Amino acid sequence: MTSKLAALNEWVDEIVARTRPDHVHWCDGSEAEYRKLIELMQESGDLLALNPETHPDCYLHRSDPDDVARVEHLTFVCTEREEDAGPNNHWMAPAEAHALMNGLFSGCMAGRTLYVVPYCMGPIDSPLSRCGVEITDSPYVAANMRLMTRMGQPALERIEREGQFVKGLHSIGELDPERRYIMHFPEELSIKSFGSGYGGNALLGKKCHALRIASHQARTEGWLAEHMLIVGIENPEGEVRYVAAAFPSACGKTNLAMLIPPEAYREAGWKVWTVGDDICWLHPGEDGRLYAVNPEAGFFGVAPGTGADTNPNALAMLDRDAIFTNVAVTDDNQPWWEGLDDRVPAKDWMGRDFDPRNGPAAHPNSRFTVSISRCPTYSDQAENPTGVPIDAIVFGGRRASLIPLVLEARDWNHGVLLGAAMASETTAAATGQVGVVRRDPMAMKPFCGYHFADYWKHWINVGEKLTHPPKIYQVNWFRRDDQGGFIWPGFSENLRVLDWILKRTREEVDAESTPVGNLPRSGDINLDGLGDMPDMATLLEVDPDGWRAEVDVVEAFLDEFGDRVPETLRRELARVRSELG
Ligand code: OXD
Ligand code: MN
Repeated sequence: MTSKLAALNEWVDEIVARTRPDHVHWCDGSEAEYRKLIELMQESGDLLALNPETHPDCYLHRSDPDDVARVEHLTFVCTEREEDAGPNNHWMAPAEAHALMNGLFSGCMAGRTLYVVPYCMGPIDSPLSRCGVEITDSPYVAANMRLMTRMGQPALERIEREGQFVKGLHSIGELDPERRYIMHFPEELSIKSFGSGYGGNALLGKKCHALRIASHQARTEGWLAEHMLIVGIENPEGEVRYVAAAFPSACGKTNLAMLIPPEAYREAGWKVWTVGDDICWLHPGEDGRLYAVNPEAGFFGVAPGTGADTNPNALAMLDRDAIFTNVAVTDDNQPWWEGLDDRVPAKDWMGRDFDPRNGPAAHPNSRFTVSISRCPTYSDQAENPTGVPIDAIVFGGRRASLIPLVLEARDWNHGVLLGAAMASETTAAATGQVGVVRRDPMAMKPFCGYHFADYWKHWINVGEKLTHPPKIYQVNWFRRDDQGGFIWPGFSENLRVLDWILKRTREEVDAESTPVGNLPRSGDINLDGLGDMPDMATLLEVDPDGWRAEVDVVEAFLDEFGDRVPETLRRELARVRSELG
């Protein structure tokens, strides 16, 4: 098969000549093709069928033990000018990066099949969507792309009509960490990824396209590509209002996107609808509001911690048609991970007999891939080509102290400062030390495809175009007490905070104005039906000394981005400092 688009055929021919696969397969996205890929991987041992009685059509993939997370130190943004990539990215000159990657790709697919994977990020008929083609030698990647994106014939037809697509070239190579690079060429709308099969490095539609390349595209085209979930909250009157929320990896975006309201809310008629759990493309609409689409069509969620009490909706979609990566299994071959239940697993993520002395049974970054259509709370607006209107943007991080449960920005530009100043403790989603506080502006530190200072300026510019901008909030579910325990119960109960946020967007409730932003007045967060009362005074305190120190840290952080930092942000920070006294 070939396509009607000469540019696509020429690129595929060029890659075939370089990588020298035994076979070439153009993916049509059909069910039959998916089955075939699964069969092939069962034959090669790449996939193991899980218990067909309890988990029909569910499979386990055990990755190479050295290939379990994103590799930020091997991820590059290759712009012509180094300063355009910014201090937030590793940079390599495009010519040098191409030469290095072409060397690695040379002959690397001998003995393998090359898959051509056309995909569309976003609803297939939406003007807000963008397309790409991933070439890969991994059937695991092709199968996951079918679950994660609108993949196959309809995407190819759209690409042929539009004539434009992001080019993604991927090979697992030898899975050698010494020969592993994830290279982005935003100015060419292309990606080259070698040596890893892990989702964030290898499913190129996700982080590489929908965030790093798309953030660059969005800047030139006047929209925003963000690391955000999108959730619809339906009140007892039946009105659904949408919130987009950015959290760093493994901070509970998937749980928040599909939470089940606490009992008191459920009884009153509240419902929650899931549009997306990880990535959000935000476009200014003609009415001056911001509209969101989820570019993805599936979840690549963190398994550990997903249980009946934390995310029952996720569990409900994981009992069929899912691919699990690096989870443990029980003696009757069911998938298992820490936080699922109190059964004792039989085999750990590496396939060894489970022995707690070897560490957790499931890898802390073990994942599930499943189509979003299996989500019990999947929103009927998720396929809406115009997107959903956003009433509130939320920035959250994992902070043991200082940051209150919720804080409202005074206006859009103050909100941009809250986003730029975001920080969080690191998690297992990326290789490196876990639990260290690092600045992670808008949860985009690993994903912004250009200079952060230009990105903040772009946020300010987008705000100027909006006559009805969403209000912006900062939240922190992870505040700890003196004993190290979480003060706020989190999970379902987070709806109580979203409820306050939505009331504020309608000016249904007043707030306490403080130098750092507006806080809920005592009693305005609805705690009805909550068993143990959390220490709300601590959750909502503003400690002036702590904040003065935070302002200094934020200023030093902004300074790392030099003269390009927008004056507006510096002014906002100066205002906070002077009001803190
Ligand atoms: C993810 C991540 O996989 O952020 O979503 O690492
Ligand atoms: Mn993510």
